[in-house]
Amino acid sequence: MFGMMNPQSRIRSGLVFAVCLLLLNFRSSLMLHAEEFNYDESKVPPYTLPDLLKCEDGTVVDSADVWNTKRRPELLQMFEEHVFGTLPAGKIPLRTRVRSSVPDALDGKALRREVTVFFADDDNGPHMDLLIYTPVNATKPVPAFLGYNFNGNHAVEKDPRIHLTDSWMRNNKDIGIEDNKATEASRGSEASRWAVSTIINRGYGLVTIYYGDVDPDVDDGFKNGIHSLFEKGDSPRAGDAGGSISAWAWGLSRALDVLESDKAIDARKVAVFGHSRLGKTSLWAGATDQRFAMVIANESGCGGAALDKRIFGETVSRINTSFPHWFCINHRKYNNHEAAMPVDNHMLIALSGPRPVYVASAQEDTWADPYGEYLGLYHAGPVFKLFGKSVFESDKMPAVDTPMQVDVAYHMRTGKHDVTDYDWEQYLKFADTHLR
Ligand code: GTR
Repeated sequence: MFGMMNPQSRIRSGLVFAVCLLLLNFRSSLMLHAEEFNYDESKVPPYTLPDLLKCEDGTVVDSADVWNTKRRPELLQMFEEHVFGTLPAGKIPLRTRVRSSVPDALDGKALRREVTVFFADDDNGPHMDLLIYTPVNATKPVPAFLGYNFNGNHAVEKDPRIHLTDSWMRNNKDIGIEDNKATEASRGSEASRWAVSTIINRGYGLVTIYYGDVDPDVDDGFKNGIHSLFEKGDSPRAGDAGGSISAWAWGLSRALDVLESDKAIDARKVAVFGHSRLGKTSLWAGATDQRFAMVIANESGCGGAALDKRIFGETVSRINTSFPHWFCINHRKYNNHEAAMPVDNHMLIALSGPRPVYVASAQEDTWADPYGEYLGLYHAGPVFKLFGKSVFESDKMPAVDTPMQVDVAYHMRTGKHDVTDYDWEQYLKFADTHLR
């Protein structure tokens, strides 16, 4: 058609044609984007969950004993191989040093300590700072919550005496972080997520750690953080070598090692808590370390409590693209192939059973798939039942702001992706039942 036109009309038509093409492309990329994630319950494709109570060799798990001795170890190994990866076994000697001790924190109600845990002989090697609050009026070691914070220990309470972390931080203009370094402006910036006074008033301890102390949340080829302890040289990474979630879970276990000799805390009554990526972490920590007495996963979503085979909100492919360092390399095989995964997250939750597990969602947090989180817990039920525990009998989700607590617990609160006082109120109630 262009052949019969004069040169000027040819150029004009060519331009119109190119613009049309561009617009078409733009539209289809928008459509692709809009269709990439499913938020429509009626469009969730059918999926089949792997059988929690059938071993890979076909043995039926009909007792707590078969679960403990056969199915649990095999599932743990499958999560190591296909999802989180594993870190080389072997004990790392820990050294601790008290950095500060404030006997009258929180208006005199709490003893607040900062304890540095060194993972190497050299003080400049990998280390983490525990921020430990315990009630001053306790007459015996207290049960406690242990969990990572996102913005540094100094972000949990606005007190200039808390050490400003020197670990790498994600840039965040809202709190003045622009060159991956903590700033004075970030003090107290995460306080709304940690109901410290309420926790202390209720007779619990709180231990928190900046997650970036253990492994900076950045894809650097698994060199920084505690990876440097385990991965020497430049040999190619094994497909099942642990990613950041494994590293963070490892750090929680090392914190528990330290708490075992802390006189103020009852280490047999420590609930491991985490929000979002750190909720995935608390589930993996609960699975790998049975010393944790309770597991709380707040809005943990894809790779956490939500079923990955249920295509709703975040997908395996998206999470491995946005955060290539969280899971092991083998996990990428399941990008857009969730159906092929030999495990799903009802199994991850079951690995914490029969210890009490709390899964929580937020109504507006559709990215994390609240119903998928509920279903993860619901389908973990049969393992808890093997131990005589009570679980949810219906796959229907409870109404918003209607927590359900038996030997497992769930709530979906009003609002967005966050941790609020409402969430802590429910966790404390659950802990009162199971950790006292
Ligand atoms: C999101 C990620 C989620 C969740 C969240 C968080 O960007 O897609 O899986 O972990 O981050 O940790 O805040």
